[in-house]
Amino acid sequence: MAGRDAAANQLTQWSKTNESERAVNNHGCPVPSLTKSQTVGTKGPILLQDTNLTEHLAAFDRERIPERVVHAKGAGAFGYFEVTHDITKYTKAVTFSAVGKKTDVAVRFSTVGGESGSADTARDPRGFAVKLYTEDGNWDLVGNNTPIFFIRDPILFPSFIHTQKRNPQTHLKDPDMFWDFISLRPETTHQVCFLFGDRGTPDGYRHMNGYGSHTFKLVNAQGKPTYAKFHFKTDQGIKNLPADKAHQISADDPDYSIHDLYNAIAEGRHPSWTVHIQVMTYEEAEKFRYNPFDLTKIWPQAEFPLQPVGRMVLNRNPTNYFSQVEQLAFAPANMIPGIEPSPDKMLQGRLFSYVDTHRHRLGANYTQIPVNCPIPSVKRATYTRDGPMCIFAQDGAPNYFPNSFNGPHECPSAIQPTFNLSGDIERYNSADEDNFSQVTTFWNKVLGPEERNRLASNIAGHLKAATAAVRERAVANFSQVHPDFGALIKSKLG
Ligand code: HDE
Repeated sequence: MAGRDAAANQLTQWSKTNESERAVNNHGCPVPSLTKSQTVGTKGPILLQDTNLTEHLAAFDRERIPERVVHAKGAGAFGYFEVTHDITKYTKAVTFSAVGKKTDVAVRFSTVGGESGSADTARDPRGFAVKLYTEDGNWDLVGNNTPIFFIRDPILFPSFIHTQKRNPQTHLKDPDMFWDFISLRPETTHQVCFLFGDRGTPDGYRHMNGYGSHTFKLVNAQGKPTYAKFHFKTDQGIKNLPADKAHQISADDPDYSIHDLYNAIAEGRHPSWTVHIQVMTYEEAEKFRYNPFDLTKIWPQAEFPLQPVGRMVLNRNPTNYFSQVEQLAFAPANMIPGIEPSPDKMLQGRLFSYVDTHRHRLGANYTQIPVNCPIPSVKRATYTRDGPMCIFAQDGAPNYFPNSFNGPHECPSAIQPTFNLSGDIERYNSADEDNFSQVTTFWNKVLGPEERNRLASNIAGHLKAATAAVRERAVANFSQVHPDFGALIKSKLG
């Protein structure tokens, strides 16, 4: 077994603890053969009565479901979140009710743009999605390894993603599409500098941070709201792959990150993240110098320091990838009392999109798939009913409300506090809301000379394939971050 890792030994391990059982068909009837179809004579033809064969083929014909339209390639694992610091002054969310409290989690990490067979080490943001199975139902924090995002209005998302995927005619990745959109929407600059910097190729999923990214609203037991952001800092330390190594691994081991996560957990090296929040009061948000709900910007940590909250540990691999990871359905709309959406337009758009895609990808009753179910102590007392693949029976409970027969009742503690808003309804243009100042700070204060050089090289290496006008527009944007930045890219473009 020399040179074989835990992932390679999975079948050997399984066979040590499992006896071979008789094979049955999907109705439980013993199967006569797994290698021989039923034929008339040795040369055939095959009989329609061979339902053993037809069940085999029919099941195979239906094995694939639509892959996720983004974040199709990923790895999942299970574990727990433990509270280490009291934040009940900010939120009544049951997850945070006491120091030491543990909540089970399911986590899925992913790349974004590639198909489900694409290489793990591609230059791309990484998804960092966490489902917390709480006593008040499932709370999903569906974040990335970046605290910011490319755009600030959800209506741009389908176009943005189209430009990162394949050209509709050539079916190829298209540098013109990519850089045309990026350069026409300069609010992408901040995230593009993250993407083409060192953190654009993290070394697997264990060595990267996660961010809830959006601003959320925390509400305490007295109904007082506070705005907050969530940060998951890797306890393994940040580790990135140099661009050439990432490129090489994409050929040698395209499933590098799945391998790394699976083996670490199987070998007892359980990865963990320290969880922090940043908080901003309502009053601070009203007066803040820019829109605190703008997803293309961070909240400076000097002004809004990280406050420790807890720790997340992953200690269990899935036992079936399809049922537990492919069918795992995250939705930013899944919040629990004490955690609410902020006005962030991107978050608002996501509140719709995820549950919508799940109904398409997994079916109307996707919440009944075990990995998506709340913990057993959460009694599923609802007035929603039936539909395809409904396995959750509510026996004789009334299916209408109000009723006089002890049907499920409303829950006053889940009522959200009043939120006063006024404004003119309009389609506001968010294109010019300060696209560069935080990127300038990033260039000036965060990056050293070598990091700047690598960032410019990575951008130029990709941008060089775009058409001249698009290249020039992109360079002009980077020059607005800092003239040196634009000049460096230009020189590397030759
Ligand atoms: Fe997603 N995104 N997204 N996204 N996203 C999906 O949902 C979408 C955005 C993120 O491991 C899809 O179940 C819209 C930001 C992760 O299963 C889809 C917008 C952030 C995952 C979708 C965004 C994310 C997804 C595809 C703009 C980080 C993978 C399959 C308003 C804060 C979750 C699915 C997993 C997946 C839509 C922007 C993170 C189509 C409309 C911002 C980690 O519904």
